[in-house]
Amino acid sequence: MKYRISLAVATLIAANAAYAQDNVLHVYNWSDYIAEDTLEKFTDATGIEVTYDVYDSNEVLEAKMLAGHSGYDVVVPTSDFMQRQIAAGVYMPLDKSKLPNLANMDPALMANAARYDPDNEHAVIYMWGTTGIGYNVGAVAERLGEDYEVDSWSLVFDPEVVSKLADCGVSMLDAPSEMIPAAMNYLGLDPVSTDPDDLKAGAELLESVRPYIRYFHSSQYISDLANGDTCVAVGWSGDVFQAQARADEAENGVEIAYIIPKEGALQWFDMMAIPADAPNPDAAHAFINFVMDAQITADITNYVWYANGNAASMPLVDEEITSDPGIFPSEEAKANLWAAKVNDARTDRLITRLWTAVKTGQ
Ligand code: SPD
Repeated sequence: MKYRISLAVATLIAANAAYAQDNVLHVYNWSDYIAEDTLEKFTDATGIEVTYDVYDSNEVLEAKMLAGHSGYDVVVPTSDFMQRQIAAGVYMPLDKSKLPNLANMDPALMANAARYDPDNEHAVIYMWGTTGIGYNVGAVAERLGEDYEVDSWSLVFDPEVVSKLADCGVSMLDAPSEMIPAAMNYLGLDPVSTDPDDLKAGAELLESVRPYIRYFHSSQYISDLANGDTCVAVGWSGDVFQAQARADEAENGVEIAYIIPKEGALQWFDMMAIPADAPNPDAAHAFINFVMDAQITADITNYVWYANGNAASMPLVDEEITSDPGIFPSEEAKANLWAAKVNDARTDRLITRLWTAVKTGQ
C-alpha cells in the first residue's frame, strides 16, 4: 500500500524536525567540570535539551575540532590550544549582543585571556586553574618523614624522592604540553622555551623518573587519590580539591593537599567557544550567557573547586574556596606562574615524539 502525505503534513514534519534540532544543544566539556544541576537548570530556563560529552585532553578536543563536523555547539579548549584553533578557523566570532552577562566577567582576567584571542572575539573564560601536585598527606609523611616539607617539584622530579613514593602510587597527567615544560622549569630552563635541546632535557628528566610513575592519565587520579589508591598526582588544581571532597564524603580518613610548587607552575584558562560549524549557534550563545550568570558560575565553582573569571559570582562563592591559595594563588605565588605559548607544528611534533618515548620508556 502506498501512502501519500500532503504538503501541509510534510511541512509540519520538517518544522518539527527543525524545532527538535533548535531545541537541542550539544556540549563537549572537560570531565568533572560542571555542577550537578547546571544542565537541568539550563533546560528549565530555556526549554533547550542538552547532550553532554566529556574529554580529558586538549589533544583529543583539538583533533575533533580540526576534523570539523563535530556536531558540538559549545566546547571548552584551553587558551593556548584555542589560539591556534582560532587561526585554523575552527571557531565562530561570538555575537556579543546575545551575551549580556558578559558584563559579569572580570575585565583583568578577560584581558589576560585576550592575549590568546584579541578582544575576546571568540571565547569567554569558563574556569581557570594551575597545574601542580596533589598528594596524600599521611602516605607521603610516612615515606618521607613528618618533617619533610612538600613544596617543590622535587616530589615527582627528583629520583631520590619519588622512588620512595613509588609503592603508594605516583601519577602524571597525560599532557605532554604541560609535563615537559614543568620538567624544564624544574631544571631552571624557561618552561615556554621551544629550543629542542631544552625540550629534550625536560623529556630526559621525565624518563629518569619514569620507573617510579604508575600511570599517565588526566582524570583517573581524582578517584585514585580520593580512595587512597595513589598518593601523589601531578594534576589540575580543582581536580585535586575534588579528590579531597570525595574522600571527605567517603569518610575514609584520606587527607589530600594541593601545592603550587615553589619553582612555579602553569596557569591556564579554559574557554567556552562555539565551533564555526555548530548546528545550533543560538542555543550555544544562550548556554554561554546562562553560564555567565553570577549564581550559575558560583554554583559551578562551588562544585568543581576551580577559580572562575566571573567577578559578579565571587560574593556567591564559598569562602573556603576564595580563601584557598591553591585555588586563588597569593600574589607571591602568582609571580611564579607561567602562561603557555602556542607551539608551531614542528615543536609540537617534537613534543609528541618525546612524550611517546617518555611514556613507553623507549
Ligand atoms: N576536570 C577538569 C579539568 C580541567 C583542566 N583544564 C585543562 C587545563 C589544561 N592546561
